[in-house]
Amino acid sequence: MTYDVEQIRRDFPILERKVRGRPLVYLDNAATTQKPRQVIDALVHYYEHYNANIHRGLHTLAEEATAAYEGARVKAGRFINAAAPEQEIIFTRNTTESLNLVANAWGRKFLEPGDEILFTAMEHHSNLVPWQMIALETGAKVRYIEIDDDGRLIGDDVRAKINERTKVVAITQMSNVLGTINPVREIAELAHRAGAIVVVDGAQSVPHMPVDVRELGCDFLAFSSHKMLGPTGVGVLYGTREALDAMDPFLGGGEMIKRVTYERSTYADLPNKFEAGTPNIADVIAFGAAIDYLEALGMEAVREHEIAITQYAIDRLSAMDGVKVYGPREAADKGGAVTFNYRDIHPHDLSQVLDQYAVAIRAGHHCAQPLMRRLDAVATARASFYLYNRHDEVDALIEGIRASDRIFGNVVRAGA
Ligand code: 7TS
Repeated sequence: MTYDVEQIRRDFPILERKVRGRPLVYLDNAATTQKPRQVIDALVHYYEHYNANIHRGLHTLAEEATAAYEGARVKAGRFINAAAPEQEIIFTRNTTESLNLVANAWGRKFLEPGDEILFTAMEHHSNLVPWQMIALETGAKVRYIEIDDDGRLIGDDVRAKINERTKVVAITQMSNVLGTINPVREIAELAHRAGAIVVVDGAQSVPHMPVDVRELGCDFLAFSSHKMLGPTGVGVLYGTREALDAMDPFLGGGEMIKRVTYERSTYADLPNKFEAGTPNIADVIAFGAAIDYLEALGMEAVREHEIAITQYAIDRLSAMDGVKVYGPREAADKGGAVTFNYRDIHPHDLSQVLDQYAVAIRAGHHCAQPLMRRLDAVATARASFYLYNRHDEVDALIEGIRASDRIFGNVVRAGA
């Protein structure tokens, strides 16, 4: 099957939208992606036809809703090649909540004073702040792996910092700022040899490339539905049965118990032990439709499309006078996020000019303040691509940047 971007675009109603009279050019996919008709329809269909609470009811609607909800769990598990999708997939609200769940439920039980939690210099705040919080509580210490000037982890620093005190290695598989793809499998091997668990932030990798948890050898993997065509409000925490069984529940309440007396309770088996209360049934079911959509396209094909468009963007941006591109230059080594700065125009100003041209990018620190400091940048602009983006949208980005030069460039340089 050939990859037909025009046909794909027809599935996304929002891509017909105009902003300020021009066709929308949506290049903020690392923040959240747009939704195809199939996902929107699955959501509406649920509310129109079988809205009911799950697990508890024995009526037809409850059975249908339960089957669809549990079906989405199996889809999510198969998507990342989990060994036991029925038990190893926990639904949360987002990647952030998934990572907080591990930090709290695993960290509080197993971390002791002097233990080390190791993350990387390129983590999103959500794989950094929860570990700092749990370190304060348990007396464990946080450390991080340094990156080189191209935005890649320094191998010697990986080997130097994983030691017998390391209990957790928390690492992003793909940086939301630099696009760097990290060698998770190799790091997981080192970590396991040292007796640490491996927690992978897959918020950017799972939507954009084939990810196989058994090949990676990780203990946990977190990702978000909304970054992979699905609704907001659904996150996944994958954990091996062994790792999840070892943890105590994080939230107590309905659905997560076996037996309750006034004095004490016993907990439900996986995955219910970690899904207290009524979950986000409708959005989880629609997330299942998003996974179907991605699988029909094939993640290899999605990745190939993104490599092509990302390389085109890097090449065009790098050819512009005054553009500084951060991170690896070879698209084959990175995801579809291209971070840059243009002359001394503040990324917020640049983003506003681009919006005049209906080009949506992100500007700021991208929830990675320590990384910004490492890059010696106050903020950056970021264009991030997905499966529906076209090369001519990169051209629109370049044209918008040129326009910003006309608007700000002279003023800024005159004042400098
Ligand atoms: N980890 C990474 C690598 C991310 O890129 C993000 C969101 C998260 C975790 C958190 O995901 P959430 O679904 O819990 O919010 N990244 C971005 C971004 O780059 N711009 O907006 C959100």
